[in-house]
Amino acid sequence: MKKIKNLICLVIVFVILSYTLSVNSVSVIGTFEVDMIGNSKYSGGDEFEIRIYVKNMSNINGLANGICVLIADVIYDENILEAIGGEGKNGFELTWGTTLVLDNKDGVNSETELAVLRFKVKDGIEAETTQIILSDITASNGKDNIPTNNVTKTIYIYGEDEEIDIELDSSIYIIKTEEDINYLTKVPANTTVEDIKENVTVNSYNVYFKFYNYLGEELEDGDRIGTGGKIILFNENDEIVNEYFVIVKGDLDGDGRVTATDLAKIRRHLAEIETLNGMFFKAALITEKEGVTVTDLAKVRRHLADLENLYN
Ligand SMILES: [Ca+2]
Repeated sequence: MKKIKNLICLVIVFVILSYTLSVNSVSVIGTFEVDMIGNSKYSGGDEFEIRIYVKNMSNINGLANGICVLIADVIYDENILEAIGGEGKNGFELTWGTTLVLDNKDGVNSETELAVLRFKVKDGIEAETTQIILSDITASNGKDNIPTNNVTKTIYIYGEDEEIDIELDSSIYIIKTEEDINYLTKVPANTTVEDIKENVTVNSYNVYFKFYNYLGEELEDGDRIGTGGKIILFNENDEIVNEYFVIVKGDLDGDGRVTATDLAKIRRHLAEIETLNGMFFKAALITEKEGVTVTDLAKVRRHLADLENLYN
C-alpha cells in the first residue's frame, strides 16, 4: 500500500514538473535585433557617434514588459579608435567599461534608441578600414535572458589629402542621390524640422543645418517641412557643404500635409490641366512607377479617407 502511495506521489510530482516545464517552454521569448546607426567615413582626429537601437521584436507578447536591460561587449581596435564617452537615451542608463550595460526601470517593446557611443579616430590615422562590433549581446525583460546576434559597423578612415563628403545618414528616412541631386525621402506628412533633426546623423561635428520650404523661406524647429523643402549643411566657415531636398509622398503643394488641395493637384495632372513638375512630380509617384497613374490618385484619396496610410 505504501508503495502505491509513493508511486502516486511520484506521478503527481512528475505531472507538476512536466507542466511547469511546458509552461516555461511556452513563454519562450521573441527575438529582437540590435542596430548601430551613424556615418561611416571619417579622417584622423575626427570625433563621431554611433547610435544603438533595438528593433524587430518579433514576439512582443513573449517580451511582456519589453527590454529593460541590455549588455554587450564593445570590440574595436584601440590603435585606431578611442572611446570618448556616450550616454543612455529614452530612460536608459549607460555604464560602459569593456562591457556595455544599459538599464531602464521601464522596458521597451518597439524600435527605440538606447544609447549614443562616442569615438575619436586617433590623430594621424590614414586610409584604414576598421570595425566596431557589439558581441555577446543579451537583453532581459526582467524575467528571461534574451540573446541576439552580433552587430558590426564598418568605419572607413580617409587620408588627410582625400576629400570627405559631408553626408547625412538616417535610420528612418531614405537618402538617395539622382543626377547629382540629394534627396531625403520616406518622410511622412506632418514631419517637423525637429523630427528631422532627431532622426538624422552627419559625419562631422563641425556642421550645422538650416531648413527651408520650397519657396526658400527658412523654417524653425516646430515648422512642418514639405515636398521641395531643403536641408542645407554648413561648415564652421558658414560655407555650404551639402544639401538635400525633402520629398513627402502625397504632398504636392509643399505644405508638409496631405489635404484636398494635394488630391486636386494629382487629379488636375491626370486630366492634363496642370502638370506636376520636379519635386512635386516625384512626390506624386506614390507607387514609384515611371509616371503618375490612376493608382497614385486612388492611394492619395484612400489616405485622405483614412482607409490606407501612404507611409506604411
Ligand atoms: Ca500638401
